[in-house]
Amino acid sequence: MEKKYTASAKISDVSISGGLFGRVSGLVKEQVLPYQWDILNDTATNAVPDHSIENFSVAEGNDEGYPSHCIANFRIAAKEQEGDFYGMVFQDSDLAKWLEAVAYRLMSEPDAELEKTVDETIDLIGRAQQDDGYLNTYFTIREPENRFTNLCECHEMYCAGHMMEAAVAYYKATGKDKLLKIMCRMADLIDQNFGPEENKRHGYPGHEEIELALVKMYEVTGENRYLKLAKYFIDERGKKPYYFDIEFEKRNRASHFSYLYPPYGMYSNGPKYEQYHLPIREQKTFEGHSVRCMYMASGAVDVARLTEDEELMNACRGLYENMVQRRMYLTGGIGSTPKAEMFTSDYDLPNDMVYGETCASVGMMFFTKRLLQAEQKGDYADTMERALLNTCLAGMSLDGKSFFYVNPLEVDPVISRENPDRAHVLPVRPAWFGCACCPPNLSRMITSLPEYMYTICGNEAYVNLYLSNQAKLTLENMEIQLDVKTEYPYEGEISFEVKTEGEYGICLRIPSWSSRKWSVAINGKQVAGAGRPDNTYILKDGFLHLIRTWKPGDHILLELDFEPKRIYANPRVSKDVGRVAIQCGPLVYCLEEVDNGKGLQRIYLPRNAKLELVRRPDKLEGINEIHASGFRLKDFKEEDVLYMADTQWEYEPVKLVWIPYYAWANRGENEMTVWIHEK
Ligand code: FUB
Ligand code: ZN
Repeated sequence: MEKKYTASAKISDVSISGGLFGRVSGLVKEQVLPYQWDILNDTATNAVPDHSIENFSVAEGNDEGYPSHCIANFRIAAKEQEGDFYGMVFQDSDLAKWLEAVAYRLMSEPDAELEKTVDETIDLIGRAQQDDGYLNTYFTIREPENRFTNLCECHEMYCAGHMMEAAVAYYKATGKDKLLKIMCRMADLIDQNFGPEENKRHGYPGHEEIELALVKMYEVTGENRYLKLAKYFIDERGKKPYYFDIEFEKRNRASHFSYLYPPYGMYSNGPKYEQYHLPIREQKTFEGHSVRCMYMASGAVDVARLTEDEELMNACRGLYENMVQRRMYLTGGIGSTPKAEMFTSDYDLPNDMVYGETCASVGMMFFTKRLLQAEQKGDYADTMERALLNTCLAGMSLDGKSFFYVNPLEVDPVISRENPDRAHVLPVRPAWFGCACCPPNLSRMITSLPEYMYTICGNEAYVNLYLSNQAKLTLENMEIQLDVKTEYPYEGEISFEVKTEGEYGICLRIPSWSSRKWSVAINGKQVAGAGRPDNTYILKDGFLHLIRTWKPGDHILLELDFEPKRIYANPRVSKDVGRVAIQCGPLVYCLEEVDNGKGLQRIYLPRNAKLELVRRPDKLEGINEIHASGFRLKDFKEEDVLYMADTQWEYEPVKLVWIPYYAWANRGENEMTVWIHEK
């Protein structure tokens, strides 16, 4: 891997304006972040779900997630409040993610009052830190004598990693280094305890996260020890004898999560669950817990890029390919089973038993962003966009007040309520969770979207995601400005106004779904397009390289294929055999009962039915619908009969109405499906 200048766009330099993400970013800033702050402080009044959620078991944990007790835990650890620790062992990470999200928000829009709140919170975190630098409210309050004895289950490094990410973000946002110093002390303590030296423990985290965080700490402080430690954790995972076996015996088989995974908690899920079954370099498939996999791979790509480790990078490429070609839902969801939130086997993608955790798709964005930094391949951005516009966006209601943890592709509320195996598949979003990892993960991803939108490589700006924005991009030798206008993902035209004179490259992603129909014009003259042998510019790895001497006022128009498309799954995906899904541009569509009546699994789409795209600015905050004429299989004539030797099937015509998948479950409890039968 050749070392070159690469970077992401700076959050402060990109202003997202209008369109879908103007709305979503505004919602996160105005609604979601204040709401999450109230949750962390146990002052939210609407945190007890107001939907019919009491009829369902929450996806994780055993309550509605109220109170959170997160800030209270810090106060108790700081000896400023009486009481006991409450919440998940990784409850601290909820605050860390919120702080990180707020730091990104402050980068794009200063807010003195919000900054004051953050500063006071950082002071509290400082007071909860122990004299030797240790920071973790669970162990400080409950088990101070057992620090670092149950890495497999207890998330100390995960929480530390999240707080390191927050510290780096806040330092970058404000120049204030108090939290950074706090986290350097914690990183130093971990470094003193873990590493290859004889006198240190030869362990690694049970939930990856700190690896990528240590890389961020290295990048901002220049402290090489942090990069070395990240590399150590990456290389140590999977070595035999397994550290988690040794640690397990040493703590006399005590378990933190035996109630969740009997008898020995997470340890009983086996080595694949935490990806220590093999050294990462030898792993060919993502195994085990899907969020862990994404964080592991993100850290590994970072380390591979910074240390020019081609072998490690190759392993990451292989893992990516396996996931995208065999283990990912059409919606960019991953994790096929609720049992320990895991990957299962190739092509096992059940639509109704799915897990598809929001955090896993957010993690997929972390992974693909890093892959794009290491090598600029459009396929990575296609996957990033698939995860973002479908599963990640579905993770939050249109009003920003409720969230999905699990993202199914098929739901029947009655079955979810009555069948314990589907209890995790909720038909409405809860207001919060006992295990609240997803909502603040969404917040930090959405407030940092500019980092995903552009990758800078030398003097080329790669445009990964298309949304309306004004961007200032720092290339290797110059700074450029672009003004992007589009209604994407509801229209396929994207217009760029170039603001800066000079010779540089603007590299436009040509999504794979549009590879057969696209065109690019500069100043009204077509310069490239699908199937044109005389393209003036090179199309390589999914990016069209517009490298030339630009003048202010130059205009680029990219037109992508916006015909609604029928999508079919590889027949090895047994659950999708004979079925079809609809995609238009990057958006996957679904049918909901509210538009199509009950019995979505009895609906058929004729192979030749015309798909009509209909603009609906008035519906669900502005969407496109897709309409078609289809059929619904009628019940047996005698409704009380379950089986019949012979019958005459009868069908009734139905007008089918699809909406974007991300917008489902915003109109009350109802059936939903992405895949339907084709006739
Ligand atoms: O373990 C921490 C987080 O909680 C994981 O990433 C999620 O899957 C949830 O289990
Ligand atoms: Zn989550």
